[in-house]
Amino acid sequence: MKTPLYFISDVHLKLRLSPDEKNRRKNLYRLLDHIRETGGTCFFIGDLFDFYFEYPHLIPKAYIDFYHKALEMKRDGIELHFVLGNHDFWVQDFMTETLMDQVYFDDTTFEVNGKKFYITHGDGLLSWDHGYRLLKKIIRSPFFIWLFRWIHPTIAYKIANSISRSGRHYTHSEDFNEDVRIELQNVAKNHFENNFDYMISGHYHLGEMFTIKEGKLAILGDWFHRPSYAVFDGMDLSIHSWDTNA
Ligand SMILES: [Mn+2]
Repeated sequence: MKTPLYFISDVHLKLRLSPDEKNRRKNLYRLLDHIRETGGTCFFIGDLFDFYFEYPHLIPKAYIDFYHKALEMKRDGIELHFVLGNHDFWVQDFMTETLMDQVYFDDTTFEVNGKKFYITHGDGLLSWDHGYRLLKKIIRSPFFIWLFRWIHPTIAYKIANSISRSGRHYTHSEDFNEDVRIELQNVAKNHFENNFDYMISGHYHLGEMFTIKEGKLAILGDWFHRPSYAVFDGMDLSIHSWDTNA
């Protein structure tokens, strides 16, 4: 894998192209253009899209500018990797074959320059979140996907849009965030004891990094409140906020 490795998560590209959304995308594409200049590898760690459901012959048109940008990156030699999140799990061959170099339906691990990475979107990690883990199993099951596919796409997207709008709490209480930090640090500690050097997670929208013993845990930020990304320059992992006003 070519370094530097970039890690971005929880962009939540929206189905509706409001002025705010246009600005957000412009800001993201500035980072993607920066990556085109430095070269390397780009990981999207889930929830790149607010909703993505691909049919055998159809893809959502709301993201056409992103598809274009991704193909530009590939043409410039950037490798694109996509760890699917809870908003964009339902991909087919357009995403796995045409757009991305590699798509992961689950957590993934790899080693670069002697450093071992554990990569996860992070949903379903919290020990007390039994209900969510069950829901995750159901909506990812082949039967559910088969069933959902028979709903007319216009209606299916309307349903998804209203669900994602009603569940829109990108910022949590400080108490919840503190519980998440403790929980993820415990998970990371476990990985570090098993010889991993880095754990990178999305989903919790924190934009923070913790050093635990010899390891580093990055919990990436979302692209609404605190656009950020992590980068492995070949030697070490660091997290950066991405200036929205540049
Ligand atoms: Mn998520």
